[in-house]
Amino acid sequence: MEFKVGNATIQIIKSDITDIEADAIVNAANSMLLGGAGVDGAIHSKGGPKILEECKKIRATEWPDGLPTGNAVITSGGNLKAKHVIHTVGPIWRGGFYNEAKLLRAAYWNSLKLASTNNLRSIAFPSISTGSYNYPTDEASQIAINAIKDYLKKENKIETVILALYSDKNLEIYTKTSQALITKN
Ligand code: AR6
Repeated sequence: MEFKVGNATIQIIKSDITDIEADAIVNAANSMLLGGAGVDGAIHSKGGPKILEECKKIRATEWPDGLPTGNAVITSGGNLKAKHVIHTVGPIWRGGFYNEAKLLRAAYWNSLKLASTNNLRSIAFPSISTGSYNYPTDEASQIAINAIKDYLKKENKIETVILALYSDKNLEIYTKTSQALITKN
C-alpha cells in the first residue's frame, strides 16, 4: 500500500532492502558498526568492503566508543543499488522499561534528518529492532509510522519513504498500523 503525507509518499512493501534503488537504505546496525546478522549482514555482504571501511573510519574519528542507540551515520552504498547507507542503532527490547520507544523513534527521526541534511529524496527503512533486538513488531510499527509521518509533516525535501518488510507477517502488521493511523489524521 502507499499513502501521502503532504507531498511525500510512504510506501509499505515486501522486499529485501538490499534490492531497493533509493538515495539511501537504512541499516539496523549495532553500536560497533562492524556488521552483524539480519539486515546488517545482508547490507555488508551485498554492498561489499567499501561500506565496512567507511564504518571503520567513522568509528576511528567520530565515534571511537561506538554509535549510541538512536543515532545515525551515513556511508556510500558500495555495490548496492542504493546510493547511500544510513546506519542507525535501534534499542534492544528489555520489556519497555528502558526508554525503548523514545530510542526507536530517535533511530527513525535521526535517519530521516541525516537524509535531509544530505539532500536525499528517497529513503528505505527495514523494521528496525524487531529481529535480533526483539522489539514487539506491532508497537514498533506504530512508532515507525508515526515518526515518519511527523517528520514529513515538518520537512518537505524527502519525497519517498519506503518501509521494506521482509515477511508477509510484517507486511500485514505495518499495513494494518498504517491504515489505522491514516484514518486518525
Ligand atoms: N531486508 C529487509 N528486512 C530484513 C532483511 C533484509 N535483507 N533481513 C532481515 N530483515 P534485524 P535488529 C528484517 O535482526 O532487530 C544485527 O545482527 C527482519 O526480519 O536485522 O534491529 C545487527 O548487527 C526483522 O524484521 O535487526 C545488530 O546487532 C528486521 O529486519 C542487531 O542485529 C530487523 O531485524 C540489530 O537487530
